[in-house]
Amino acid sequence: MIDKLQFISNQTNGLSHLESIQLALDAGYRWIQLRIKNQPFADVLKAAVKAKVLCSCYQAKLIINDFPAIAKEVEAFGLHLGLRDMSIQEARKIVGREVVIGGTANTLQHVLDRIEDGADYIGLGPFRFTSTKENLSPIIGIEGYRQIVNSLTERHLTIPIIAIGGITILDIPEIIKNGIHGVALSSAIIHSENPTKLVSQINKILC
Ligand code: TZP
Ligand code: MG
Repeated sequence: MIDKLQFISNQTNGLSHLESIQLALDAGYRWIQLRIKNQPFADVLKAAVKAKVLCSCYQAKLIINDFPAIAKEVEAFGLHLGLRDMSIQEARKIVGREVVIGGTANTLQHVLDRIEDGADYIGLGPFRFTSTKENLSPIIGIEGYRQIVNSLTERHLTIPIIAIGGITILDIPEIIKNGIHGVALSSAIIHSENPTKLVSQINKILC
């Protein structure tokens, strides 16, 4: 089952990745992506082991960004692969059938390729500008999401799409109205004055 609300870990605001995950879990998130960039494999593995323990304590699902071998090693719920990462088919050989694989997309063609490649969900973004991600792809905006969803419907294709990139709670009703399955947020939660209240409000919108 693909949930509707994913947290993307980040090292910011005086928090480490694991502290950001702890914050998100305490706030009510139950679907977490460990997204560590520019760190050696061994360090990501160490963090992933800890993230798995944390997520298990909260009965939350853990997605590992970029590293199929780490997702396999820590028995994560899933793996997320970007446009420049290993193909989903290759990664599937490493992680097996049970592990959920998400794939990044920025265009309709990317979504079609990801579906063809066997993705379980799509992370489609960026919705708007965000400083959380380096080398940001072109901004999609609400109209872009609408067009991509319509094109999929015309082709009778369905896959859960998670919108990502600069999303705030105010954007969510419009995003969902356009046939998007769910949202992934990072900074909106990390910088929130009351993350628990925010997550419960978001969950009400997504229900
Ligand atoms: N991919 C596209 S935007 C983004 C990722 C991982 C970052 C999302 O974080 P934020 O802070 O919610 O914009
Ligand atoms: Mg990647």
